Amino acid sequence: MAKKLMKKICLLGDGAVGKTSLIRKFVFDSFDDKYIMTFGTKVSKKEVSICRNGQEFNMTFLIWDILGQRVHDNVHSAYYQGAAGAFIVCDTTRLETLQHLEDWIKVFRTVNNDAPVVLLGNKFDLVSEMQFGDKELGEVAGRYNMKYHLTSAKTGDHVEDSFIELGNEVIDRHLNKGVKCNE
Ligand code: G3D
Ligand code: MG
Repeated sequence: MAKKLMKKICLLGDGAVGKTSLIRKFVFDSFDDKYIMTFGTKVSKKEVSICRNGQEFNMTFLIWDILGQRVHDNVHSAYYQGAAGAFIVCDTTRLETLQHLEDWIKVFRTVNNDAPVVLLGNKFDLVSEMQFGDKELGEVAGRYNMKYHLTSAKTGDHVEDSFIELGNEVIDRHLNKGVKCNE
């Protein structure tokens, strides 16, 4: 029987890198798409089934998005608290958004030091405007031992894959924690 899990995840990164668009793309086909508003955030819900270690999980993502974020806004720490995982997103057409990734990683890690993080280089469809790509994003990901993907919220390229991958890591972490509790 499938095991039910409900996990909060959040998306971080500079304004206009495509966080809201990535969520919309992923949640669009969902039958159950609910929005809850709290202190400038919007929470979307999406259920997926993920198979991990031979077990099936019905995973409900509660996806937190920041509303109306300007580029240098600080984000309320409640936004990160209790997150089981995060995407930290940059925009492949703006180099400074790659340079700011480490700041976002540090901020997230101070509140939440063991949740998995996947880095996304978004707007990969805008090939002629690209300022960095796989190599540069891979270097940052390698430094922090994180997975990364180049995505397009416009075409949908790698969007669902990225959510499933973060879901896999969240499940692995959940299972590891369970083992520790039983010791
Ligand atoms: P944010 O939530 O990180 O602030 P948004 O970013 O999702 O609001 O996206 C900012 C702008 O980038 C939007 O354009 C959106 O359509 C565009 N965008 C997001 N992702 C992609 C992508 O993968 N490819 C392309 N080509 N554009 C993208 P507008 O014009 O509506 O402000
Ligand atoms: Mg947004």
